[in-house]
Amino acid sequence: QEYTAIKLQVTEWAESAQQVLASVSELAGKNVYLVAATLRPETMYGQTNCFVGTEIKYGLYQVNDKDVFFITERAARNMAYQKIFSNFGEIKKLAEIKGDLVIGTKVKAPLSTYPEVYVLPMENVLATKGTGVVTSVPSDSPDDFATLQDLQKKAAYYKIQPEWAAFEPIPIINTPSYGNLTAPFLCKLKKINSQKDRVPLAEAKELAYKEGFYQGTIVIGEYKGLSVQEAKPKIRDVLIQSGEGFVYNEPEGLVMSRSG
Ligand code: ZZB
Repeated sequence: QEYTAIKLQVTEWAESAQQVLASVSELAGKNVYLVAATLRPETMYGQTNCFVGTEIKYGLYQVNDKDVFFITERAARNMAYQKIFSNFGEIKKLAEIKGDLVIGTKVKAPLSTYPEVYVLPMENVLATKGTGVVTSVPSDSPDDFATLQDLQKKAAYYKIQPEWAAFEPIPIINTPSYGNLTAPFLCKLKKINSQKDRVPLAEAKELAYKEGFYQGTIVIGEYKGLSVQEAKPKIRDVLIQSGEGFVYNEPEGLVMSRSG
């Protein structure tokens, strides 16, 4: 599986993360990025937040003299063999931290209409897929929309500040069948009430992928008016050229789908 990895730069750690990371001297002066793996770089304008798994163990890995990535160890090992780190085949872990401690961290998401967004919890993040970090696009991903709604409805239960989830989906892609907010449309159609509704969510995701890819037109940004098929590689290249993204390959046979 070939993903586009998206670098979300940390601008302010949550207090709980600061407590753990303050003592790690090697982090001083470095740029730290939560790195998310996506199949849909053309939707990055619509990022409203970033998701981690609260029980997942993440590491902070040195990339080079300046940069550090927040990802799972499994992803770091894969990246080490893809010339992403300065020493081929080697990983250097500067710190380890569980997902729940970074909830509420502020990050800058490339191309997003929102200048800064927050790190929030998602129940269905797989530690065994991508980087274990998911960037959230509730306009076009039913899982993201359902989860963001859960967080907005039950902030206290999810132990977040309501304002961290107070971001509206942004129209990115228009489709003939579902309009310009595909995920909210499909969640309503399939009566999806929460991120726990796994079966209808898997169906909605399938429909969203197909309709977006084959029928979608971009309605925002530099490639507004182009079909998704035309715009996708162009937007991916923009992210790669700017250094905000890079190609990340997942070895065959180890890829697990969230939808099963
Ligand atoms: C942004 C995005 C925007 C995504 C969208 C999807 C959609 P898939 O679909 O199962 O083959 N993802 C990445 N890593 C993880 C993980 N560790 N755990 C759970 N979910 C993960 O997997 C690819 C998508 O699953 C990725 O693309 C990411 O969400 C998520 F508008 O990134 B995507 C209709 C889907 N739309």
